[in-house]
Amino acid sequence: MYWCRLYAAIVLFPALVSSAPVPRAYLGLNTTLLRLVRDNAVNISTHSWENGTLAEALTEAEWPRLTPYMPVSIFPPARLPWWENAFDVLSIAETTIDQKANGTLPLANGEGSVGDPASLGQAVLLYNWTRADLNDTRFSTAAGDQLGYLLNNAPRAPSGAISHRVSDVELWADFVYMAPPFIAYFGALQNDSGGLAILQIAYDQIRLYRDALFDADASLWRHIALSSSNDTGHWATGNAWAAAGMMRVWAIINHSSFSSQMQPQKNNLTQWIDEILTGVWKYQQSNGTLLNYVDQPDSFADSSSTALLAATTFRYSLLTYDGKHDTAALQALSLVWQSIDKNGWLLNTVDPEAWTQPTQNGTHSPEGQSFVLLLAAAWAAF
Ligand SMILES: *[C@@H]1O[C@H](CO)[C@@H](O)[C@H](O)[C@H]1NC(C)=O
Ligand SMILES: *[C@@H]1O[C@H](CO)[C@@H](O)[C@H](O)[C@H]1NC(C)=O
Ligand SMILES: *[C@@H]1O[C@H](CO)[C@@H](O)[C@H](O)[C@H]1NC(C)=O
Ligand SMILES: *[C@@H]1O[C@H](CO)[C@@H](O)[C@H](O)[C@H]1NC(C)=O
Ligand SMILES: *[C@@H]1O[C@H](CO)[C@@H](O)[C@H](O)[C@H]1NC(C)=O
Ligand SMILES: *[C@@H]1O[C@H](CO)[C@@H](O)[C@H](O)[C@H]1NC(C)=O
Ligand SMILES: *[C@@H]1O[C@H](CO)[C@@H](O)[C@H](O)[C@H]1NC(C)=O
Ligand SMILES: *[C@@H]1O[C@H](CO)[C@@H](O)[C@H](O)[C@H]1NC(C)=O
Ligand SMILES: *[C@@H]1O[C@H](CO)[C@@H](O)[C@H](O)[C@H]1NC(C)=O
Ligand SMILES: *[C@@H]1O[C@H](CO)[C@@H](O)[C@H](O)[C@H]1NC(C)=O
Ligand SMILES: *[C@@H]1O[C@H](CO)[C@@H](O)[C@H](O)[C@H]1NC(C)=O
Ligand SMILES: CC(=O)N[C@H]1CO[C@H](CO)[C@@H](O)[C@@H]1O
Repeated sequence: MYWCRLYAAIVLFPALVSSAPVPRAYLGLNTTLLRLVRDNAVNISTHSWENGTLAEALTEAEWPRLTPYMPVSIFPPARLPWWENAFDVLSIAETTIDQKANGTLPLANGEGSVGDPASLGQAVLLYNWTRADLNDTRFSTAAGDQLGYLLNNAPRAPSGAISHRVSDVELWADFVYMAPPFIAYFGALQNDSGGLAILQIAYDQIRLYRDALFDADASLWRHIALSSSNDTGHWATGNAWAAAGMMRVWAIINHSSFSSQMQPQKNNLTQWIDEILTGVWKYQQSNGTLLNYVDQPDSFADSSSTALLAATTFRYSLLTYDGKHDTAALQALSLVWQSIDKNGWLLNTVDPEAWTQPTQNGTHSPEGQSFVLLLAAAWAAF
């Protein structure tokens, strides 16, 4: 574990130790290339969910002790030490708060999405809990406003599921990565009965989303339900968002003070992640990739969802001691690694904003860049 952490710090934090020898053979990943992947991710992330996903990816890849995936306290230290200052993650939180429109509750302009801005919430909470100026309440207030918006203002389905969209009720698999991890982290950090109730809400939202989107026949999630433009297909990135969001909530519960109390919830989350991993890897292509619509043979290959699902599989294996999906994830890792060009761009991705098409020539997937970092971090821990 020590080596994993040290490795991640060396790999992705060049300012400190760029001349240090890198144990390349340990992972087989070219660290110069990983830095380019990271720089590109930082450079092209613009939308709220991209910035939020990037903040998570940077935390996992560079500051692993500040994630819920390490066997250390989930409570951040009151002050971050210089060698673990998470400067790039906190800078995303700072930009978010600086740009936040006065009089609005969500953390950022979600462009019609309820869930997406909440993905920035974990970075904002980290900033608040580790801030130097204890009089600065902006980050705490903004996180509280974001939570309040989700729980009290956003539209809901009759089941109680919070809509992923502002203008009407729509349930998108994407929501599971955007909102429940923030809600869960908020609750875990409160560390009292109120916090437990918030943690339970994060779990319940996942349960309600699964009720609406899980297709038991395929063991895969549909993309969008309750919408005028349902997407009943099994979109690979949607399955990736759902599995990765559940994994993160599992880990937050596991490292909270409520882990034993919430054992039944953890057990269900484990099963719900497993069923997605079973569903997607069943359709893995012989070169290791997943198709953009997992079980549609005429769909194109998508390295981006392949990366996030491989990352989630390594986490799943580490945390639940269930290695049955490892072989598939290793093959996926290899495919993803081969899909990165010499300038650090992940190739063969789906267009995140037009999800039935591949990215056009000369453009790249911001979230795909972050998924590579999540994969490298999970692999470093594996
Ligand atoms: C970010 O993009 C700009 C132009 O789009 C480029 O000049 C700059 O070198 C890029 N930065 C990194 C770190 O790649
Ligand atoms: C995402 O981050 C970029 C770079 O810091 C910033 O320009 C942009 O406004 C942010 N987007 C949102 C929605 O916060
Ligand atoms: C919000 O209001 C404060 C104080 O009036 C101002 O300094 C700040 O620039 C405003 N923020 C935005 C994003 O408009
Ligand atoms: C915080 O606020 C208190 C009371 O207003 C003040 O005495 C103190 O100097 C402030 N601290 C900082 C770091 O601004
Ligand atoms: C912000 O941090 C303080 C501790 O400095 C904590 O008491 C408060 O609950 C935090 N706010 C949120 C929303 O977590
Ligand atoms: C969280 O709450 C538990 C139970 O009340 C307590 O034992 C523990 O010290 C608290 N942890 C923190 C960091 O406040
Ligand atoms: C969308 O899916 C929901 C079930 O999730 C269904 O009730 C509804 O009729 C569908 N709408 C359209 C326009 O197909
Ligand atoms: C776990 O899932 C089962 C089956 O869906 C359900 O009956 C049970 O109530 C769930 N447990 C919790 C704690 O939600
Ligand atoms: C992997 O195989 C799929 C078809 O199964 C193909 O479309 C894709 O181009 C291949 N990817 C690479 C990187 O060779
Ligand atoms: C690692 O990647 C960089 C950037 O693409 C490249 O210049 C270098 O040759 C690669 N090193 C190895 C050992 O493949
Ligand atoms: C992308 O570039 C390739 C090779 O340069 C070309 O064959 C293909 O037609 C281009 N596709 C689009 C959509 O422009
Ligand atoms: C803090 C905590 O509860 N950690 C647990 C996380 O899950 C693993 C595997 O189930 C347990 O061994 C840990 O005790």
